[in-house]
Amino acid sequence: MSGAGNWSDAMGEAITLAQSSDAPHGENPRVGCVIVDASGAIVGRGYHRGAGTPHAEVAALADAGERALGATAVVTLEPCAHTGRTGPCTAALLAAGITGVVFAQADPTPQAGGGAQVLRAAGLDVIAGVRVDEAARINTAWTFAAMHLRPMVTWKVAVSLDGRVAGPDGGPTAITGAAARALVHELRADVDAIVVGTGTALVDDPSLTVRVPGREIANPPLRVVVGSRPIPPDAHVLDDAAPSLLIDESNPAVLLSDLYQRGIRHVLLEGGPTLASAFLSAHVIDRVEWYVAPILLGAGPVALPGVDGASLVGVDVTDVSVVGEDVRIVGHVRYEGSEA
Ligand code: AOF
Ligand code: ZN
Repeated sequence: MSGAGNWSDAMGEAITLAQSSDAPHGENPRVGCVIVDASGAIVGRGYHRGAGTPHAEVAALADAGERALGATAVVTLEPCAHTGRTGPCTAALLAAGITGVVFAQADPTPQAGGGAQVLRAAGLDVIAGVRVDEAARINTAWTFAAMHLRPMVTWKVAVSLDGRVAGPDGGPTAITGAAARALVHELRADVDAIVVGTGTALVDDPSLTVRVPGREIANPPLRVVVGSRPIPPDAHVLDDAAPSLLIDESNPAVLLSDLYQRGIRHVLLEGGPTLASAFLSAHVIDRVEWYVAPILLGAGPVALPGVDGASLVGVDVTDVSVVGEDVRIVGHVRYEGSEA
């Protein structure tokens, strides 16, 4: 097998497969695989469809059938070496007579990692790291969660020009316009859970569902309401449009660890100020999507009323755009003096 550059196109196909519309979010990564025969032709394609279903390699091998003999598997994630809900891909590749494996991202989990070593020890030609940045971007939250043993947290907030998240009476106020709200629904479609405090659930009575025109949401995100105040049974957040979870847990780290155990890998924090302050104080906000709307409220609650050590928090901005009349700022949070 020759250099990494020759596998770039095949890896591109695998990356496209990994992003198929029914590929999973949540507990399992999105993975694509193609089988390339000795003449360079793609003879099998597959991708992973979620926990409990065949891994991408197994799906691609099934598609290739006997043409897998002597072929190379090109896969976006290092083949697993473990028996989880399904058997090890390393064994499936060897059994099918694959002689080379090209992968992009190394598997960061202690359970499934180490497949490259197993394959090399079995005499296969293994190349790692082909188009790794693109492949890793498909599974940003999953990779983060595997490394930190908690979900990645994106905080979405909308403020007025004078930095307030609600009007003087604290009641629900439409801050951003329709275009920004539509983008927030796209964001919700990409996460595994949406977290709000009981205050937001009581005041705004949000439904926290995903509404994206033309897009069917097979597994809507879990709606998590955090706090001790009782929520009336007819609250929108408790309707049967999506699953809901009420948790009386004030420690964000404990809450996130609980959500991780439930298979949540990406959390969208949608409010309100008390909960956001607690998350930022605990250094567990990882990304922000910050909307600034062209209104002046003059009074009312600010986005972060009580943060410990807020002056030590910076944001590495990755995108600034105008959405309708609002400004959207996206960035990664940087906690000075910590690795986070
Ligand atoms: C692969 N190919 O397509 C996927 C992999 O317990 P399971 O069977 O659901 O395995 C899940 C773990 O296996 C997951 O956390 C990740 O480390 C790896 N996923 N590996 O070789 C795949 N989806
Ligand atoms: Zn596997």
